[in-house]
Amino acid sequence: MDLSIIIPSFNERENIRPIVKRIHEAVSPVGIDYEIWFVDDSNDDTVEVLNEVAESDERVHVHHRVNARGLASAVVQGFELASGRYLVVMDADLQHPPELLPEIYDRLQNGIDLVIPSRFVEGGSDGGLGPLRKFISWTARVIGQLALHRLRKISDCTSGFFGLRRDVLRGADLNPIGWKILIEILVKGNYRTVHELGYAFLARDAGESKMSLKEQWNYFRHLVRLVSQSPLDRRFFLFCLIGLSGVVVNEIVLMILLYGVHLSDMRASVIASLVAMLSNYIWNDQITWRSKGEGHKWNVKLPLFVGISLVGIAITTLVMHVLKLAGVSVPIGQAVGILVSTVWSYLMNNRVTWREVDKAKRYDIVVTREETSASRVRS
Ligand SMILES: Nc1nc2c(ncn2[C@@H]2O[C@H](COP(=O)(O)OP(=O)(O)OP(=O)(O)O)[C@@H](O)[C@H]2O)c(=O)[nH]1
Ligand SMILES: [Mg+2]
Repeated sequence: MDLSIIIPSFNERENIRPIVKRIHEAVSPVGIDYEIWFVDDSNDDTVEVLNEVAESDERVHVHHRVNARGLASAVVQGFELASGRYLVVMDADLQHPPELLPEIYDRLQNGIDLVIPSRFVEGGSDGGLGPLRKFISWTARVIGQLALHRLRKISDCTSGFFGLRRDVLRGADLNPIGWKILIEILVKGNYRTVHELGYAFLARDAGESKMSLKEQWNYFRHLVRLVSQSPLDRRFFLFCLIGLSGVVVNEIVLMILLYGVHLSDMRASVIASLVAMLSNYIWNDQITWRSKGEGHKWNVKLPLFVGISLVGIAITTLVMHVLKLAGVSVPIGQAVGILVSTVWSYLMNNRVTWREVDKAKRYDIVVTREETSASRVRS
């Protein structure tokens, strides 16, 4: 089997026949041997429509799940059922034009690992969403891209429309929450090349949207889980947590020195800060960058860490001061300064102290892009 098209469906009775027809019209002339797998969680009579279609068309298969919900888990089930060398996932509601299938197939056959039709490259559009949905969707993408490095180069990383070679899933333990199966694959999949095709995402023709606030929450939970499982993405969050723990260490040591040892305020404050810095260094070395004897020795790393931290303090004060001149209050200016200096010292420690850049580069992926072609405009 060349191509398996996996379609998660939930109460899409009006869309089933049209999508099967349009897939057939798009794919048959090109001579691609294909099958369609509907993984259906409907609680209306969609499954009856699906069964009728499947009876009259041997390329159509239906897997109905009773009492199960979840777009992403339906797709994972589809991957298990499908037998194609190449897999395409698309929605049932015709927002994803089946006319793109031959192009997706072509790129996969030419050796691309992941093909992602994109609303956000030249020629693409997401006219199918209202302004509020567009804003929510943009925010979700930006948060995802900040949290997970593998999403950064992908313009439509939350798309529900994509194609992949089966090999991409080899060894990937897919365990998504909610809807966004593509982010799960982007983070855990086995791939080097990604190709984006611009396309116009259209408004739903029939049936109702199943997007809800609960799905936004699920997306957030999904991101947290992926970050916690990814050593590289976890790092920045660990660095921030350790930074916060340093504040607690600083205060405790300060109190001991002030009220237990009766040192002067100035001495107590400086020693407390140094102890906190040392504690931060040790935790970062053991947890954040988990250094295993490679790279610099401690007698290089510790001074670098201390130096970067001191410059960080200077950056905080500088930002606060500049913002104060611009009329911003000191506490808010200080907060922005802390944010800037945290990002700065994270990046510097990552590059200079623990030298992680080269390792990250080795796993780099290559993304290529294509604007809308004439055939896609017509669709
Ligand atoms: N199997 C399964 N499919 C689902 C589930 N929830 C949604 N779907 C399907 O996933 C696809 C995307 O859902 P939509 O409601 O179209 O979501 P959307 O495209 O973000 O929203 P609209 O733009 O309003 O259509 C559709 O094919 C749905 O039928 C589910 O729990 N299980
Ligand atoms: Mg839809």
